[in-house]
Amino acid sequence: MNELIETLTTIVGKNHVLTGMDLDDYEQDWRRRARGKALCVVRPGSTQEVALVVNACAVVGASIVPQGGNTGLVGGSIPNSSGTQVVMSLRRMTTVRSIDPENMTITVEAGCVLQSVQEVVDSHGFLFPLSLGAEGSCTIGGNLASNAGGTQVLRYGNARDLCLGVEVVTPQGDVWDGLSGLRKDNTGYDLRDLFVGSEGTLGVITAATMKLYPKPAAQLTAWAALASLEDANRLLGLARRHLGSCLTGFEVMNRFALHLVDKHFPHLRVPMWREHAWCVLIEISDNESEAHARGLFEGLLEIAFERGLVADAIIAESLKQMHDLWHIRESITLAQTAEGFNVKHDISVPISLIPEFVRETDTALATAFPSLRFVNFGHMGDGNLHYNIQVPEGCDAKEFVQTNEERISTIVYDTVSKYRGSISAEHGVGELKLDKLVHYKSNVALNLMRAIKSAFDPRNTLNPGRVLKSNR
Ligand code: FAD
Ligand code: 2HG
Ligand code: ZN
Repeated sequence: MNELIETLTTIVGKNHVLTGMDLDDYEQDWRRRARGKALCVVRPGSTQEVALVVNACAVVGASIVPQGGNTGLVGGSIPNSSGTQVVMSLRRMTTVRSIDPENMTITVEAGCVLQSVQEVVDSHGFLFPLSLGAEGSCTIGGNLASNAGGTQVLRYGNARDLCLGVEVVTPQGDVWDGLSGLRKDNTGYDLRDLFVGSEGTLGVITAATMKLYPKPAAQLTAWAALASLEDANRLLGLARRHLGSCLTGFEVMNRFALHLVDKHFPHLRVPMWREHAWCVLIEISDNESEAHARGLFEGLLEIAFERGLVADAIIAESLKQMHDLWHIRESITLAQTAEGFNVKHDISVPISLIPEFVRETDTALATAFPSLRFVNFGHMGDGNLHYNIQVPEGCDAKEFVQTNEERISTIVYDTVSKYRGSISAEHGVGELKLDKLVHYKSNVALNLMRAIKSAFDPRNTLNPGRVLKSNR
């Protein structure tokens, strides 16, 4: 293995092969649930270097864990505990290769941080609509590898929908230049779509061509309080009809989720949470003007009040207030972390069934574990809830999670399955949901996935044991 480290040093330079020192940033997952041990961390600076590194590892049969911002929530971006895996960090690959205003595309390297891509695109007068709480540190490569969703999927789709092409280094060390920028290409199987969402198990994404959108003339945000999820569902339907394609986001948050934000970040001044069971954050983008957007929102809220769907509401008066409201929503994950160990379920069910699903799951869990605290929030417009659990107050959170997580998650996922939903809507499978996938996905689907994995990576060297179980 020392020979491999020497070879990697020759390829990327000694400053970019990290060993022996504190590798916390690369070996510890964001949730601090798992920690691995890497043989080394290698930081290539170009596609050519990625290819040479993959080749060198293939020669000695060493496995590679591709890594971007390491913000993944399912334990798929860190090495296992063997001390034999090479973590390949793409964070040095940050070149914006080109912007094509007429084709409305941008081609960026995989290590570009999402927020920096949004900013570059903005400075060219366009919008790059992928938007999520970790945007200050996650990378485009990681977003594509996990097919990230976020808060504007309702209008613009997830990372897959925004991607027109990828450049990938295969497990054999070949470079596939699929950076076409084409909107139509039916020349057989869609390889791009296989790499997107493959969580580093089929190839290393080194660059991508992404879609751009015209910048809207105005964006406005409203915060509304509601009595029930049924009302949230009706309001969503009303908003879709009233706002049409101007509706870009519809996020729901339960009282306890907002209570945690209020408790841990009191300076954020969470509105309306004390008196109401649910709050929603609605965002519209308007191609005419702010006055037009405001008129649309006022019209929507007037009907909603008349029908008794909304108990209270505000429309942000300034850009600052709009950012503040979004900041509250994006702080729920951090507030949960501050409260202590928790159990996450990133699930989706048909939108129409969300209220029934939540009622049934809440009841089943409360019967089995009387003092659980429910943190329920997420992308209602996509049918995607973060149905998370905070342990009963006063108990040893780590111990409670270790003892009961399996039973809690089984109750949630069995209900998801009954409602024909998904056990991973946007965060992926990683290591966290390996066993669950085998249980909830059909054998036919799993066998097709295994066949794809062994066709692409017959020696099982790319992120082995993630998404699909392996004996490596
Ligand atoms: P990493 O965590 O480094 O990696 C994720 C996976 O992709 C791993 O399996 C890794 O091996 C693989 N990978 C990374 N880079 C490459 C590459 N170049 N080639 C091949 N494989 C690669 N997710 C959502 O979908 N929606 C949200 O709203 C959302 N909000 C979040 C909020 C917070 C506060 C946090 C911490 C996470 C959130 N996430 C969300 C989860 C996470 O999926 C995203 O943050 C992001 O897509 C991961 O990007 P990353 O660069 O950090 O990838
Ligand atoms: C979000 O929507 C993220 O904020 C994180 O997907 C969800 O913390 C979570 O469970
Ligand atoms: Zn989310």
